[in-house]
Amino acid sequence: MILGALRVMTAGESHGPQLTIIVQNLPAGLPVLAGDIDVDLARRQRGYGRGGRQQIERDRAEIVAGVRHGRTMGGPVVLTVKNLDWPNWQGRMDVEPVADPPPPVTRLRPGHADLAGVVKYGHGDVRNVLERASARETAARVAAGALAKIFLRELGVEIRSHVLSVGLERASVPDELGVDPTAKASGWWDAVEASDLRSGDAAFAGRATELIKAVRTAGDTLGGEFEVIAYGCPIGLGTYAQWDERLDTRLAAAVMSIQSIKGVEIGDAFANAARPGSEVHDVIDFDPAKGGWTRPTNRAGGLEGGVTNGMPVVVRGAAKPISTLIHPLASVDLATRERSAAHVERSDVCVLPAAGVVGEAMVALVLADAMRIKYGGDSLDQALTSYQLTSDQPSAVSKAGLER
Ligand code: EPS
Repeated sequence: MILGALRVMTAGESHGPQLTIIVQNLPAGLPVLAGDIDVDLARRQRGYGRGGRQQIERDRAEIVAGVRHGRTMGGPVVLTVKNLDWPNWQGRMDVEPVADPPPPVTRLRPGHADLAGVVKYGHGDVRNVLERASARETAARVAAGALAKIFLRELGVEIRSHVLSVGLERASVPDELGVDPTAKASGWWDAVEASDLRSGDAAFAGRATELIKAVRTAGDTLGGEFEVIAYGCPIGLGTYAQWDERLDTRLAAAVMSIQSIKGVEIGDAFANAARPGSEVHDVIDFDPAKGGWTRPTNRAGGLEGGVTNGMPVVVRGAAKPISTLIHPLASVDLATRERSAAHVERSDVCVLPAAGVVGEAMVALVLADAMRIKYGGDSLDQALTSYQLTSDQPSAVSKAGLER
């Protein structure tokens, strides 16, 4: 986690025994149940386009520190998620030396961390790179993000995600989704949760599913875009006072840090770049019926000057296609330096539905951190009291926790 109040670290290899997650500086008194974390872990595992691994894994969080009788105590919260695939890797991923080590992986995959990793760390076996570079680690982030979401919900913030595009196929999204704070309860989101593609546009989901099927048959992979929307953020999270404390800086870094993500957009940033200012900036209005300060549009994605402006926070991520290809690209063998096809192993075809859920987690961690910085408090009650006293927009959408 980049600098802030909340500290998050993850550890674990893709085919090692488990993932381990440490989250420090959640307030004491936060209600945390492993089952609540498991809901998000399961959401990440669903989704069309995954490979054989998801048939093996049934991700579950075990809370091993920081929580007593269902409430945080103020110390670090430590979670583990077991890799059910681990027994299948005995002999290949043992911690102790083995008598008969497996042959090293040496055929470097373009697009993966393979080449940079072996050169950087001096490894002769690409497995020592790919095990930690693997997107299996996103399960750990989702577990950490679930804790952040529990805290955010107390402050009236709800986070949703959906798939915007797969390859050249693009979803039609209702205009009000990223504009109207009450859209958090829209039926669109129920449709997203019921959809294997995580889209509320059934026609798009059908087209994208067919595309993924065809690309899988061709031994290829697909990228796309997802969108995360955070509803109920008060005005004033983040600051323009320092470059690294701008909330858009931190959101972009957090979403960019997800494996396979190569681009991040806040609001309509890339479309805005081609429009005149008069067609971009969101005019300001004050309407007590809408909770105070409001805008008829939200092209800024809820951030101006690196600070939340009370509108939904809209963050998009662009994922490159998965870099392990069944029909491998040309490459070089690390051991011989001779041309050779890239290494092939079981992998996914398209991870966009899962990537959106991981995006939610990363946005949640940044927003929860920004809340901790702005409102402080050692206990949840202190944080809520501070929020109530200082919130610039104590609107109906941001008072849920206070009315517990
Ligand atoms: C991944 C490769 C695949 C994915 C994995 C990420 O794993 P395996 O090599 O075991 O088939 O399934 O993602 C997960 C295990 C997960 O839980 O998301 C990679 O190379 O990044």
